[in-house]
Amino acid sequence: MSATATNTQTEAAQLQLNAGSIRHALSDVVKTDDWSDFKFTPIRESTVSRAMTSRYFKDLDKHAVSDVIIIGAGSSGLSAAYVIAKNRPDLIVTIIEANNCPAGGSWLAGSLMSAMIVRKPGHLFLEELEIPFEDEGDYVVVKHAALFASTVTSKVLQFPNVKFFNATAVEDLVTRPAGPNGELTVAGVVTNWTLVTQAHDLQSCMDPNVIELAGYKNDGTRDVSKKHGVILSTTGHDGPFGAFSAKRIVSIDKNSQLKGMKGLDMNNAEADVVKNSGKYKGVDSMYFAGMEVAELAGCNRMGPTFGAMLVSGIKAAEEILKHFAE
Ligand code: AHZ
Repeated sequence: MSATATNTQTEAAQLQLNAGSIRHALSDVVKTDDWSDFKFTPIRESTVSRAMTSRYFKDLDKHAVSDVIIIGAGSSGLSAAYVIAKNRPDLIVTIIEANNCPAGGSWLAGSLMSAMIVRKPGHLFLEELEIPFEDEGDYVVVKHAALFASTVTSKVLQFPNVKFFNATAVEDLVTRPAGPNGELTVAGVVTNWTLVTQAHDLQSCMDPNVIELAGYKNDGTRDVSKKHGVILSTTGHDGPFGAFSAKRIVSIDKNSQLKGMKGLDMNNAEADVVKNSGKYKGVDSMYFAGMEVAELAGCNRMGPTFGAMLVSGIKAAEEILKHFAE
């Protein structure tokens, strides 16, 4: 008999030996090993529907006017959401993500090879989130990017002031007059379920929804007694959905120049993206972070290193928090 077979037999015997002491979440309910009479508490199908729809529409109602709207739940958007929601539980924070799942490119580290590289000092954010990593000196490695993606998502979603509308695309920005010479500011976002957004060419009359920024009166002018809300756009570099606000801002800010993301240069790209993240100079209430900044400011791309995504999100969050503190 081979050594492997002997080991397997020994493990099986060990399992049998310990079977009586196996504990799990249902141990107190299923008193014996007999699952044949197992039942769930009864429920009506309509109850399930109401449990979901009532909450969804209540959330839609509550978040129809938001303090912070984050477009795109990639690594930069989620990092910003975490810092904002943690520091200001009183703000209504709305995250809108076109995809079903959050985390954008960080779900699979961009490289499609699982491990996520974060250059120092970006790892300090991983420490704050209690995400384990291997320390390689100048950089750290999270064993799977999904560990980052799932942890940051779960922490963000636990803040009561955050609502995550996934499978929802931002189709446009709401604008308002903001100066005597035709200047505009952003005052909200136009949204639709992503499947609807993708089907606009096939159907007519599929009206979008709107989420407005806080701090406006019925006539669209600013209510100066209140702090006005802000939009943080983190939709990534250009692609089927990416660089959404960067491309749209050209019609809002007369001086805007969409410089376009440059080729890969890890050393320059990461610091550059961080430096150019935060408040957008041309339009009040508009902030950018992550790779969308590279499209706006003409930074290089960095490929699969994520320090700049985390740090640019933190920097934009810091500027947004300052706005609400002033
Ligand atoms: O689905 C998009 C993704 O999850 C979402 N998004 C884009 N347009 C949207 C819209 N409405 C709602 N109109 C939208 N959601 O935005 C998210 C962007 O995530 P990302 O991971 O692509 O962007 P990021 O900037 O947070 O991270 C970029 C990661 C990259 S790309 C890169 C390179 O190419 O060199 N290197 C890194 C680290």
